[in-house]
Amino acid sequence: MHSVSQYQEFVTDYLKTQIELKEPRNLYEPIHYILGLGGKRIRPVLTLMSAEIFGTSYKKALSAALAVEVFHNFSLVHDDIMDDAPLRRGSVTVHEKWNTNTAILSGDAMLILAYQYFEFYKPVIFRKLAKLFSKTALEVCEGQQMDVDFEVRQDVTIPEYMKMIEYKTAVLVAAAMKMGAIIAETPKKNGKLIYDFGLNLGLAFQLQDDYLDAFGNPKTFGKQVGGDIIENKKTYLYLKAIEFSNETNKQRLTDLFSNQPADSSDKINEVKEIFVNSGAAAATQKAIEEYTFRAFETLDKMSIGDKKKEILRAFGENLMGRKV
Ligand code: DMA
Ligand code: MG
Ligand code: MG
Ligand code: MG
Repeated sequence: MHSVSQYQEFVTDYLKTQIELKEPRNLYEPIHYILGLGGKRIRPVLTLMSAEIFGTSYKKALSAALAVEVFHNFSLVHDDIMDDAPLRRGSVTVHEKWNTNTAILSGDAMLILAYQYFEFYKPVIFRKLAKLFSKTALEVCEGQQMDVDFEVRQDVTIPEYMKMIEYKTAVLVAAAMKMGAIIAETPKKNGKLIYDFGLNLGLAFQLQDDYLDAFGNPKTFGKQVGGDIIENKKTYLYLKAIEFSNETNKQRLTDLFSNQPADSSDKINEVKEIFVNSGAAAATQKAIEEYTFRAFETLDKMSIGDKKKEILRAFGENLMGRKV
């Protein structure tokens, strides 16, 4: 016989061996995999950049930047399950490589890991970062929920779409930048302005992501081109095409976006043609420019030197000019 404390020890030791066996295979391997695929690291770069813009060393922002990147990758793993995506960053998606359950669990683990990186900050900064992070994470999940809800709705409006992309994408870009301001302990006004900059840039970025999902080059895109069309995503392209179409074309488009054909390539080609001919593709390009411009407008209000404004503007221009 053993004592209660010994039983506890057995349980604990057994648990440890099981976790050691299972962790690399079921939890951390997918995490290393998705983080190792790279990507553009836009969001963490913006955190570091923002910290330096507001007068502190990027080194102080490294932990927060990592939190942002790990969180972003969490949302990608879940996003690819939701969107039934076969490819991410030119490689097979986590749920396809392992399975959906593993992808959900390792994705969730990343959400928790991300939060832990904020512990490196002193309490006054930690509280602000943690509050912003929680708010942002909830909004991203809300945006993602709207995104899937819209797949089966036919009455989605442009303002609803804009709110959806604000939540699922723009708030994280904005928060990534605001974190730099928080870490630099710059006046609140700067944090608000850099948030607005990131929000508008994030909106332009997602509009462009949606555009490239239809019109990107399959050889360099890294994701499945036409995935949004297959999944009946109510993007700006789709909503504008509906707006610009006559009754016959509107009906055709609605029919195309109401079901899942066995062979999707005909659907993709037909829809892309409608996007171009209706003027929706051009309207989307115009909206991308408009939101990029709005982001740059917020720079004018910022009391940072012209050189720093130029750095942010160049980053934005480079990002929005990204070719596929
Ligand atoms: C992305 O939307 C949003 C999040 C929160 C990952 P998306 O499905 O268009 O992204 P992607 O094109 O990268 O799959
Ligand atoms: Mg997706
Ligand atoms: Mg998605
Ligand atoms: Mg996309």
